[in-house]
Amino acid sequence: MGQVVVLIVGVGTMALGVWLLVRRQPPGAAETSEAKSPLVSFSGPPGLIMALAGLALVAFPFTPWWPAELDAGASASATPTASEPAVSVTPNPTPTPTPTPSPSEEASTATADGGQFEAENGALTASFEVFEDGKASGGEYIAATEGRVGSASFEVEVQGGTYFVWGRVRQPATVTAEDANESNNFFVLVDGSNAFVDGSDVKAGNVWDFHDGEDVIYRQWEWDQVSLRCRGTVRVHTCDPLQLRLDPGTHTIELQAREPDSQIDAIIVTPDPAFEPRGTLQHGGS
Ligand SMILES: [Ca+2]
Ligand SMILES: [Ca+2]
Ligand SMILES: [Ca+2]
Repeated sequence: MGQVVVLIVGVGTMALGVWLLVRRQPPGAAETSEAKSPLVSFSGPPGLIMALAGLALVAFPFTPWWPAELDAGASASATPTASEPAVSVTPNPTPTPTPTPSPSEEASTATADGGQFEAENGALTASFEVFEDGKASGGEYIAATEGRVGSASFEVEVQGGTYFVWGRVRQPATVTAEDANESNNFFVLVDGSNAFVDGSDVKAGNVWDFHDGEDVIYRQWEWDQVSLRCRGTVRVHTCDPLQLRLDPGTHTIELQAREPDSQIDAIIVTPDPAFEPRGTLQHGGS
């Protein structure tokens, strides 16, 4: 658009210059009234200059001094649909992010170091038995039918360091508010010993109560980070959470029956203190 205006101005200037040259007065007419006209005074060299300037403008139109937006706006208004493609791209929705799993779905993958286990796949001795349950990881869980009779062992291979243990646990439906503290604990042994916590081989110190000293009934399957009484009481868990210090290699984590019908579905051993399992095991455990 700018160049069109410059061309018009150039043509006009050139035409005016030529017109002045044509009207140039002969030498003898200097005293006439017409010779005093302002137009006539611009004839001669000024007229030639204007004609040449106009010719230059036509031949070499310069870049317009006004902002480029004016040209862009003019062209956009002239062709309104030209900007449509760009506008239509902008509101395109970004790809829908993958929905985060709800608590009822698969658990997060356990950390590479440590391990995850279906309780029913452990090495079991009576009175531990396997039971079916649709809400359990892998469809099964274990419980000891007699108090203080039986064990469930799991072998975990670790790179070495400090590890945390989680259990997916539940209390029987028969538990009521009056006996809320029934069927909710196990003894924990590591590599066949009771002495893994403080060096004292006192089995009573290695009781894992699901409830962490709170008055709560585990009606549904819930992941509980293992804590131990460690010479505390049923209300006071001195080792909370249990921090297992393990050398590199394979270790045995053993649950021994304490209160009958305490139910456990799955176990995770992880070096990550911030890891919190959710739902069932992602790959069915081992
Ligand atoms: Ca109890
Ligand atoms: Ca706990
Ligand atoms: Ca299970």
